[in-house]
Amino acid sequence: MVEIHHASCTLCEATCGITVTTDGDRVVDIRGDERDPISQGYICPKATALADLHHDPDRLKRPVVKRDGEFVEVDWDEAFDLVGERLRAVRSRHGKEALGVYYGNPTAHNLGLLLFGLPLFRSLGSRHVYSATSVDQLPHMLAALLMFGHQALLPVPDIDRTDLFVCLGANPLVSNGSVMTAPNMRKRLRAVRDRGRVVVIDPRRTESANSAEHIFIRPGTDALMLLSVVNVLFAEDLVRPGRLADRMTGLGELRAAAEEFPPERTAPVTGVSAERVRELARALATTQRAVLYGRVGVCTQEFGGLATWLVVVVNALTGHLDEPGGYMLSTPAIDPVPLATMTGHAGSFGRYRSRVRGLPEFGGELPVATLAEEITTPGQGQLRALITAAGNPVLSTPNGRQLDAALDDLEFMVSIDPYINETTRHADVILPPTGPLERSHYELLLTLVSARNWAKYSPAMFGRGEHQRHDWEICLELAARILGPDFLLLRQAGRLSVSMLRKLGPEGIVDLGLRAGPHGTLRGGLSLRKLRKRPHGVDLGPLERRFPERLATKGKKIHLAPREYLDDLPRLRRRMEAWEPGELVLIGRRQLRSNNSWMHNSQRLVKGKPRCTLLVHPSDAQRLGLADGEEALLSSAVGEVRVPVEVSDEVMPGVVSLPHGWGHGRRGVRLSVATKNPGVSINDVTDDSCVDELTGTAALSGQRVTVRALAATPV
Ligand SMILES: Nc1nc2c(c(=O)[nH]1)N[C@H]1C(S)=C(S)[C@@H](COP(=O)(O)OP(=O)(O)OC[C@H]3O[C@@H](n4cnc5c(=O)[nH]c(N)nc54)[C@H](O)[C@@H]3O)O[C@H]1N2
Ligand SMILES: Nc1nc2c(c(=O)[nH]1)N[C@H]1C(S)=C(S)[C@@H](COP(=O)(O)OP(=O)(O)OC[C@H]3O[C@@H](n4cnc5c(=O)[nH]c(N)nc54)[C@H](O)[C@@H]3O)O[C@H]1N2
Ligand code: SF4
Ligand SMILES: [Mo]
Repeated sequence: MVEIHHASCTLCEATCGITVTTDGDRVVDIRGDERDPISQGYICPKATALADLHHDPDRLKRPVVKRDGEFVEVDWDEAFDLVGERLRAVRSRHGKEALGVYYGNPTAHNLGLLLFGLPLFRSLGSRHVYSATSVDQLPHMLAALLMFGHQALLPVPDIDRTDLFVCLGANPLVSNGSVMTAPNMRKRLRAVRDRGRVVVIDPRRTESANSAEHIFIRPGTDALMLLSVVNVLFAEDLVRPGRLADRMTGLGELRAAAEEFPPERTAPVTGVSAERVRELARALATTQRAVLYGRVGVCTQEFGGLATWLVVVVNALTGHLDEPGGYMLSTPAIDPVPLATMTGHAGSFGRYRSRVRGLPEFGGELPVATLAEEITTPGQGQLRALITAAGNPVLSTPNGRQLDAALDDLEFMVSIDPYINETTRHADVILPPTGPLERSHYELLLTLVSARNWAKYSPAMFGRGEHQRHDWEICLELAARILGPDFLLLRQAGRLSVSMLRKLGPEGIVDLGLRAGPHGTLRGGLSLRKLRKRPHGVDLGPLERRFPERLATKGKKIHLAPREYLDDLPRLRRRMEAWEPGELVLIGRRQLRSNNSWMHNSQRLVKGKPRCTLLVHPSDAQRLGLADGEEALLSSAVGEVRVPVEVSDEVMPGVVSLPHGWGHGRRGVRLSVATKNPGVSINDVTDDSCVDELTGTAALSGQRVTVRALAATPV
């Protein structure tokens, strides 16, 4: 029977509305939903690949268990029995600490994992909790915690009302926006250009930079450039914090800290001229509706903590924090902030340090750059068994080869994942969840970082097969098997039993959350029943001023100069003084038809010429004897890969760029399309010892590498 469904694409943060036509168990058509309040019909090519995902013969539908090195299908009871028995045994032999978790990016797009997975991982009571946060947005969350008092108070650029959008280390035209849910960035950026200016500051002239003003910056130097902006703001008397001025602490400390970083001093290192920096500072200060936005390129570098903090600082000093057209908070229909507080996720920093390398705890987790050595280093607290959920750290975390090998040292590993990929191939048991079209969805997390307020609930299009399980069901069953039927799930709500939660399910929690939220029935507003009647979603209007009420600090202050950041400045100064010209450094890039490491099994997305290429500036290519299209050897202190060169002046001299998420050529993966065009993994080259020392976030960008021509060497 032909049916039409309205839902959201959950592949990336844009969460575009989709209209899906199904016929029986087949997907017939996927297109943009013109009535979706935030995407208004826009989709990117990945949305149609949801059909490929749904029909992919490589996607697991039943649990598999490894026997004599081969995965064999078993039923759920058998799989759960085995996992429960083995994990309980590890915990009773070595203690709670011996069982750890890595959870990955799709968790953020999965209601079941958010509501049932995160509390489970927390309830295990181990310090060995790792996630993609520490190769991604950790510095944003730290700034939110230290400056506003809660790790989830993440401001978003009010892109639809700004007249000046300064984009640092982000490529929203390709990534479709991050920590900024705002689908159709092409249209939105064009609208900003029509009203005012878009400035992109990036070591590569990206797709986003192509139709904007572009400034090259040397990787890893953003904190220096931003300190110079702060310096100019004070020196030229441009500091105008606006209506929140009396809430702000630390202005004096900031002025003093920036004094030794005038733009003339940082320019030789950053590559951004003093005039540019001055012009930027003046423009940000004098444009009434302006915003400075920084993302992955700013976070995942040697000074990611400082740089991300300074992005907030510059917005605050120029009066753009919590102002229309500036850097604002959303008003989500279900407020994840109290929910996070309830489950013990309000945020914390440096309460303890990792066992082997002493990296700081953040939000109850440890930086994933240290995961491999926590498995391989013997001693009290060694990690001996691992649960992975929705993550592929072998491809997505630095020195992936090292982790690849370390996973084999585990006594037991279980993965909640639909694929046998580079990571899950090491598991003893894989528990495959339903796919995005087989489960209901409410957008819980991304409404927190949306550039416009909205709410949407969509029921599953396909019923869950008798032999399938949802992520949330898998997590609840694991909780019951590992921790017993009664376990502490919500710290502040007390002990909640598995059977109670099973009865409530995601829908029950969504309904409670909607009613208690700022648009809830208490004010005659939303409930699940009402949302069900609005399948395209509900528009809840533009962003509103939320400060000071929303602040979670004592006395509702905004701390502009937390001690943690000031103490890290000498490290930055030393780096500036030790900088030498001529270093060749590596950066990553994202591609429209890729989704981190896991959509390369869709033929329609990977077709065409190979895209896993190393971009090299013509002057470097000439110096190194590299020719376009020929293979080169890219190497670092930890590893090397052979990769075709693409000579291009898109990258600045001294910088080479390789996309991440490739490298499917490993033995034992079951990805029949991806393995035909495997590419290489950038994280076989990135060094796990390169981290931002302040936050522990992997410094994936700006690492030193060498590139050597291979053409002359017989292969
Ligand atoms: N060098 C370099 N490295 C990077 C980056 C970079 O820019 N450069 N980017 C970093 C960033 S920002 C991120 S977020 C990480 C991503 O890193 P990860 O989160 O570790 O990896 P993903 O590629 O997102 O892997 C997703 C996994 O989840 C599975 N999956 C998909 N949907 C579901 C689901 O609904 N349920 C379950 N249980 N599983 C599911 C997929 O099969 C796949 O195995 O990579 C990081 N690594
Ligand atoms: N098509 C597609 N979309 C995606 C993803 C995907 O894999 N594919 N992944 C999703 C995920 S998990 C995330 S987190 C978001 C990320 O969203 P974005 O942050 O917008 O993504 P990137 O394209 O990685 O942008 C980072 C930019 O930083 C630049 N850069 C690198 N080093 C530096 C530096 O030191 N300083 C400065 N100023 N710039 C630097 C890079 O050249 C790059 O242009 O994208 C999401 N959307
Ligand atoms: S931008 Fe593409 S991948 Fe992201 S939600 Fe929209 S359609 Fe899906
Ligand atoms: Mo990410």
